[in-house]
Amino acid sequence: MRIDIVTIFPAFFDVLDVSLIGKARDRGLLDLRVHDLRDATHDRHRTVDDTPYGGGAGMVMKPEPWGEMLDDVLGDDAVLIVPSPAGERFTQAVARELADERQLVFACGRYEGIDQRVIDHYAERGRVRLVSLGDYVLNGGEVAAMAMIEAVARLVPGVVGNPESLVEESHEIGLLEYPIYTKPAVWRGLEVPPVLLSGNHGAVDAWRREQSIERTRRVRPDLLPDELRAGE
Ligand code: 6GU
Repeated sequence: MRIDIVTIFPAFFDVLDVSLIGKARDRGLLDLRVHDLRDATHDRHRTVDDTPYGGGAGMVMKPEPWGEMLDDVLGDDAVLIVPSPAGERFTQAVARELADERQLVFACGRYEGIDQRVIDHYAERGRVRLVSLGDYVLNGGEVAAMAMIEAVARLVPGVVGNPESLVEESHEIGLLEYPIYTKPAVWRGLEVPPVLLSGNHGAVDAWRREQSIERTRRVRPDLLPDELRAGE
């Protein structure tokens, strides 16, 4: 999979050299490229923003540098992703859809956002998705893009060593994950739930499922499947 990121802060993405994503890049599973939007400016100050038409607070990202950069970077079958608090909610289902694509291009806006015509222009020529991480405000799209890239990249075949570790996770089974434990069996007086030491795999599975349901009911009742809602 190819991932391109356009940003005025390329340094944000230096951390993609490390961890699982870094390894996937080294192994050729991910072709990840970061582009400095200011390289597509032509004035002495490398200007990327201007005041909003109609007035109001803050600055808006000018369309011309985006046009020049995206014309260069967007391949024929690319999906242009614009991180924005005004976008559709990013979920595991969206991550799965994006993991099947050949090229993702993340357009990271700063200030109040990008001139709407950039989005409209590329929506006429290809696929564009405005995507939000959740209902809170970040200073720009970079941190959101990073979260999305990590969620998508780990679904690309080969990136996560043991594919089985993908299937039981929170949001893949529709319930939150159950609590997990490792050695020692007692730590600071706190015991590991005895069923996990029993060697009875059926009992362990039943306990974990019950814990998942209980945890989901408590902290994310909105996720609870209908068949588990009885008794609410
Ligand atoms: Cl994708 N961008 C910004 N700037 N803020 C956000 C967001 C995205 N998702 C949640 N808050």
